[in-house]
Amino acid sequence: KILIVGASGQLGSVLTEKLQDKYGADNVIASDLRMNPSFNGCFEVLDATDFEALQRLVLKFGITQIYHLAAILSANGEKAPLSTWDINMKSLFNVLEVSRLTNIDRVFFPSSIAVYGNDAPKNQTPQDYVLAPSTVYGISKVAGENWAKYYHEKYGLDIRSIRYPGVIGHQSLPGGGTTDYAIDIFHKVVKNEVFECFLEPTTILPMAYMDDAIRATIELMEAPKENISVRTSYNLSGMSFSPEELAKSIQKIYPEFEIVYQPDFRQKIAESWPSSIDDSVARADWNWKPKFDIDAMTNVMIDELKLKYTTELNIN
Ligand code: VAH
Repeated sequence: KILIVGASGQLGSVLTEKLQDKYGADNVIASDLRMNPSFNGCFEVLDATDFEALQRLVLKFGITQIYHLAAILSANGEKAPLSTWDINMKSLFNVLEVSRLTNIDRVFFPSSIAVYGNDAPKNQTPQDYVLAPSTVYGISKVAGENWAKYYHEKYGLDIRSIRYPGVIGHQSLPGGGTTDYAIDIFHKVVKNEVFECFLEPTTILPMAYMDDAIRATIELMEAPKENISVRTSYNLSGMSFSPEELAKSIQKIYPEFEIVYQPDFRQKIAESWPSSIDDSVARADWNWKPKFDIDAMTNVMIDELKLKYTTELNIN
């Protein structure tokens, strides 16, 4: 039985559906802070910072795997540093402790390329490099990676992790991340609106299309234990692009699409991150290989969002 913590989030919502398809809806328990009325399947309200509530849920359903997808992301995190630290760490400690105490078979913990700071090589940032994060979110992920490794080494907990790049999907609205411009842009395109980009045109960031990020997560979790050589977190990336490169990809379909640049506080966060990631260890250990490049992503994002907005228009 699989529990997803943060099942209403950007990654959690898509991962939940994929896990239901793969393992059957009654083997997947979705949970988040608030009820999700439109959810098909088993959904439990859970505040992941509440240890007893998490432990009760795990025992009630006989959970054997936990995907911990609840966290405050980079941009939102900078607006409330101490509560971001509290939420991100308390929820992780609960997942680690409940997993240890109830003999959970496998845990997934998401990290991020936000663990890297200004001193790291910008291109092909290596798997093992000094982690000097500049955001509270990044600091919480570096701490989280070290705690995950600690629980693996001290208690034998089989916890696995991926340093996600910016993840671009059509299923949810931007959730307070610095890479979310690359989601919002597609909503503006299909609504024929000018897009105001909060990053500079030339700021290149590592990204992955949602389907690739979710497939990577499941492939990592299904890999044989002996293949896992990294117990902090695996570097992973699908592609790298800048806002202007994304706009060019979109203009192949919408030549009249217009983008204006209004960099804000998120520019500084983006500049502290790598432009591209060396994910050769993930490729070697568990055969990671991305399938979506920028044009493939653009095509599917536009098709899916056109469908979403036309259906919504017809319904209203
Ligand atoms: C964020 N989407 O922007 C997340 C992610 C690498 C970016 O961590 O905070």
